[in-house]
Order: sequence, then C-alpha cells, then structure tokens
Amino acid sequence: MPATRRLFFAIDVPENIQQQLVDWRALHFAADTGRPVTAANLHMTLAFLGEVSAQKQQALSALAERIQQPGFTLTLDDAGHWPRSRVVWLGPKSTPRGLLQLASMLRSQAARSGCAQIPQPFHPHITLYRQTCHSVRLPPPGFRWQWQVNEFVLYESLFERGRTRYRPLARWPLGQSS
Ligand code: 2AM
Repeated sequence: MPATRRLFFAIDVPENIQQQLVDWRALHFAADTGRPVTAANLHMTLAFLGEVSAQKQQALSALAERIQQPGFTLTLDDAGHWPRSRVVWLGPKSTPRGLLQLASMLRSQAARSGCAQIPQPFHPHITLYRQTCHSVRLPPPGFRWQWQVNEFVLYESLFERGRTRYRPLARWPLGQSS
C-alpha cells in the first residue's frame, strides 16, 4: 500500500448525464479547445485533500461519516474558461445552499486536519477540458442539465499508463432534500 494517496471529495455525475455532456461538448467546442476530460472522470470537486496518509484518510472519513446534510438539486446551466488554470468548466449559475454547506464543511475539516491549502472561495465546477488553448469560444447559453444529488464520494486520483483515473474509495448518503 502506498504511504500516501492523492484524495479529494466530490460529487459524481450520473452516467446518462456524463454521456450527454460528452455528446454536447463534441458538438459545441472546437476540436483544438484542449484535452477533454473522459466521461468517467467528470466530477465536481468539493474539497481537494492532496497527498494524504492512511491515518489522515481514516480521520477524515470518520468526520465525513458524521456529516448530516440534506441532498440538493444541482443544475448545470453555466460555462466558462479560466485561462490561468487553462480549464473549461460547467457549473450552476446559482449555487444550491446544500452544496455550499457540504463543500464548506468538508473544506474546513480538511484545512483543520492540515491538508493541502484549500483555495478560497469555492467555485463549484465540472472541468470539461484541461490544458486549453489561449482563446476558447464558449457555447451559446440555453444548455441545462439537472439531477438530484444524494451522496458524496471520496476519490483517489491515480496516474496509470499515462492516464488519470479517479477511483471511488467511499460514498456517504445525504439526507432528504429540505
Ligand atoms: P480542477 O478540475 O479544477 O482541476 C482531482 O484532481 C480534482 O481535484 C480536480 O477536480 C481538480 O480540480 C482538483 N484539484 C487538483 N489539484 C487541486 C488543488 N491544488 N487545489 C484545489 N483543487 C485541486
């Protein structure tokens, strides 16, 4: 077992929506936009933990287990390009309160446990492309995907045979939506 693992808490994207996003992306972005994130790797990071020991992973999992938060509806109706980090993303125009609360709890638990510096503020997004070209033409508004988020996930980020893969390690349910 490795001494540390690269971990993050996230919300995953339902499989049918992963496929819809990939199909829509192929239609609306130029081929040279950047490196597309594979369908199975699409996710929304809640808290990035960085390299974490098994002991710290256990402690953070025990804290995650105790979180009692309602689920929420997530709508993806906004897109943008961050030239500095060279990513194109999808996200909500309006962030659900449940998402903000969940991310804020996980991020403060991570910070108190001495995990990697958590950037402030939280910008909920799903990365669609990495290593983007300088100028990206974004699709016209009017797109929208929506689903009910009922759980959050602890992922390990692996780099194997030249590819990044995210492996789910644990899942925790959210309560009934308020
Ligand atoms: P990104 O999609 O905006 O690049 C796994 O690497 C996930 O953790 C990705 O969603 C990535 O966000 C996020 N991540 C990676 N390194 C990070 C860092 N140093 N700070 C915050 N988030 C990071």
